[in-house]
This record gives sequence, C-alpha cells and structure tokens, in this order.
Amino acid sequence: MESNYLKESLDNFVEHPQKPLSECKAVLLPVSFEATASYMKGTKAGPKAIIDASKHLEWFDLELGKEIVKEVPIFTSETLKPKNVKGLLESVESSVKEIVSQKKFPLLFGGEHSITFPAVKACASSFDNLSVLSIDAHADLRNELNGEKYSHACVMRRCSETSKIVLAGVRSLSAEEKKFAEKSGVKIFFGNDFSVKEVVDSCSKNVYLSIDLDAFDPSIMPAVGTPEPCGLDWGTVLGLCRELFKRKTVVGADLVELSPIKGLRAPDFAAAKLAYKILGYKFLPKASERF
Ligand SMILES: [Mn+2]
Repeated sequence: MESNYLKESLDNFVEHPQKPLSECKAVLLPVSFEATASYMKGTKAGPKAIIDASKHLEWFDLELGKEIVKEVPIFTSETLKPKNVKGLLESVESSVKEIVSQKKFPLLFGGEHSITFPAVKACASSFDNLSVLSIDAHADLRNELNGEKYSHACVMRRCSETSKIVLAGVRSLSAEEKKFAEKSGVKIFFGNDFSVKEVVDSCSKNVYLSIDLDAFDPSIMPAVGTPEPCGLDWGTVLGLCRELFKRKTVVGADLVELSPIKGLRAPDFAAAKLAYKILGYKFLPKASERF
C-alpha cells in the first residue's frame, strides 16, 4: 500500500541494511515534535539522538543470545515533523493505523509525550480491550494545561478516554490528578518500589507501552525535560518490560521525552539500547523465558 507518511529513512536504526517495508516486522517511527513542553526544551532532537546512538549498539544481545537485528527485520520510517498539535494528531494516527493494519509492530521515538495519544487512538481502534501502560515519573492526567488538552501533561487523561490506564514509576502529580485517578480507576504504582507482577496483572490482554524516559532515575537518565529524583533503575524497567512482553500482547510502544545534552552520550545510548531490547522482547519471546 502506498503511504503518505511511511517513507524509508536514509538514516536507519542500528545501521543495518534495511529490507522493504512489506518484509519488515517492526516499524520505527521517529516523531520530532515539541510544542507544549513546560520546563526544559530539547525533545525535538530526541529521535535523531536515539538513531545516532543506535549505530554504536552491539548487535548481539547477551540476554537473548541473538543478534536481534538479524532476526527481526526493522523498517525505519522517515521522521515526522508536525508543525502543530493538529498536524501531530493527524500524522501520527494515520501512520500508526497503517503500521498496525499491515500487522507490524510500531515503535515510536519522541519527541514530547503528546505523541502517544494519537498512537494509542490508532491502536485502540484496531485492538479490543486495550490497556496503556505508561512508565513515567508523572501521571500526565491533567485535563488541560495552559488551555491545551493535547499537552504532554494531559496525555494519559486523553488516553483514558479510549483505554484502561496503568501508570508505574510516578513520583509527581497534582491533587486533582490524584483525585481523578481514584475516581476513574486509573491504577498508579508510585515510586520505584512496586511489584512488577502486579503492574503486569493490572493490564488487560492487549497493551500499548509508553516509556517516558524521565521514569528512570536522573542519575542514569538526566537528559529529560522534567527530571524527578528517586526514579527507576535500568534493571527494574527491563524487568517490567520482560514480564509484560512475556505475558501480554504488546501491540505498540514508544520512547519519549529524550532531550539530549550536548557532549553526554550515555542517556542517548541507554534509550537506543532500551528500544533494541524492546524489539528483542517482542519478537524473540522464547529466549526471554530463560529469565
Ligand atoms: Mn514524564
């Protein structure tokens, strides 16, 4: 099918020779969008930083015992650069709809967290009983911020209109957000000391996974717009992803809010590695059962 959006990027993830879209299982969709950021800026540069860092990844994954990129054909799409919220909602929803209608796995790179809602909307129209698991330092349950209903700070509130919401890693929210969560049945696992099993148990069968990189502790992920102390470590996030992919059907995912810091490569590399691990967990499930 000819697409308006899914064009092959010349700058592809892990720099592995790319197969045509029809032969790929996963589609990476970089979304360079930043309009509603409230604190520090810079997430627009996130997708390119992840792709640049991915070129230095070791193809062989020690845990899965495989060269993931050789097992999973990955298509890197040209970067979407919407100029405003309307363009964001339209371009991301259309692109993700097309990816899932071709039975491929969408993995989006942000950009600010507002890119998640149109992706969830597309998945919710294709999959019954969809949960959104958002791993994030913030609840993002405000109804609006500065008059904008599609702000990054409102993204889970918008998603709650189509899907069940489970949040993990939350260290910061307003009194109103807490009240809304209690009233509407949004399940929140606070801080960094929760049962991974309980988080996964709270999700329905089909899950969209959104990882706001500020869920991590700022000591390992300082390159985010809104860093919050006392966050998750690498092992916890990986453990949660491993358990989720093993027990649920993850239909789409995103990594958002990377705001690269000049001269500091570790956060970009960690984000690229997390994306690579997610593709491994999605498509090489038998290997992950060893753990
Ligand atoms: Mn956040």
